[in-house]
Amino acid sequence: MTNMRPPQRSKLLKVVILGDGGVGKSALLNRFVSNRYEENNFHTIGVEFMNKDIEVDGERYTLQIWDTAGQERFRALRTPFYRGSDICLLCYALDDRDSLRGLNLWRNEFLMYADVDADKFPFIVVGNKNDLPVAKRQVTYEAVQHWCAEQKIASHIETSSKAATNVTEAFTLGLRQWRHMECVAESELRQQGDTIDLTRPIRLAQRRICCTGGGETADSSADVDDAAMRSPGTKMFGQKRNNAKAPKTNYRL
Ligand SMILES: Nc1nc2c(ncn2[C@@H]2O[C@H](COP(=O)(O)OP(=O)(O)O)[C@@H](O)[C@H]2O)c(=O)[nH]1
Ligand SMILES: [Mg+2]
Repeated sequence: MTNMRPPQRSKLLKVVILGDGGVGKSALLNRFVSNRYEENNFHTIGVEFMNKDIEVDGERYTLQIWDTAGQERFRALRTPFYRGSDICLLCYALDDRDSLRGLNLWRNEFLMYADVDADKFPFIVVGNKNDLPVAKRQVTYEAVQHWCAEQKIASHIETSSKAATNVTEAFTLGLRQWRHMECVAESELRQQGDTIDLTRPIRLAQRRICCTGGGETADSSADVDDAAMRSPGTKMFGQKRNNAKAPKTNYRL
């Protein structure tokens, strides 16, 4: 017998970064994961992901962060990867007002393919390139706050991947927002009473993409089962992830 506590396991969360091409999504990811910045990054093709361990408020997490290509022609490649996401970073660049307008489209595309409840999903709005001189700024902080309020998005932060400003904070904000949403979902669940109808089929594994090359469950009863999962009293928000560690390797399509 030993008094040693088992090592604390980290929770695996899937994070997706969306936004127009050129706003600095890949730079943000590289700064966060490797603390590196390259002026001339290769363009992202389709999607790729990197893992990063992080501790927030005494809890350990492994973030599996999916970087996507913003161009329209990559739409079919990136959208299958939205399903199963826990957090979504919506990125614009401070020197590009069109990239702020684009956030509407990004949010809608995400909601459609991730199939989540808009008001209960942790979106974080990230304004990148805040190292640029004021004269180059096309988007004011207040304008974005206004847009966020309209969309009921609580979290907005300005970052610079180049100057390493607020990058870890943006992901931390995402985590805290995710936890907040989880608490809200849990308390709603408690108010409804924790009744589980055992006569209905319950799928234990959420239908989601396997990052090691698997793919969606080809189970024809999946939709029926998903409907059962959504029945009152069995809200699965934030609980669908198992704690299996994702592979450390980066993945590129
Ligand atoms: N000034 C400045 N430029 C940045 C910053 N982040 C990215 N960039 C530049 O913006 C361009 C596009 O960056 P990239 O990460 O490829 O954008 P993505 O298409 O959204 O992935 C590159 O030339 C980067 O050097 C930043 O924080 N500040
Ligand atoms: Mg990129």
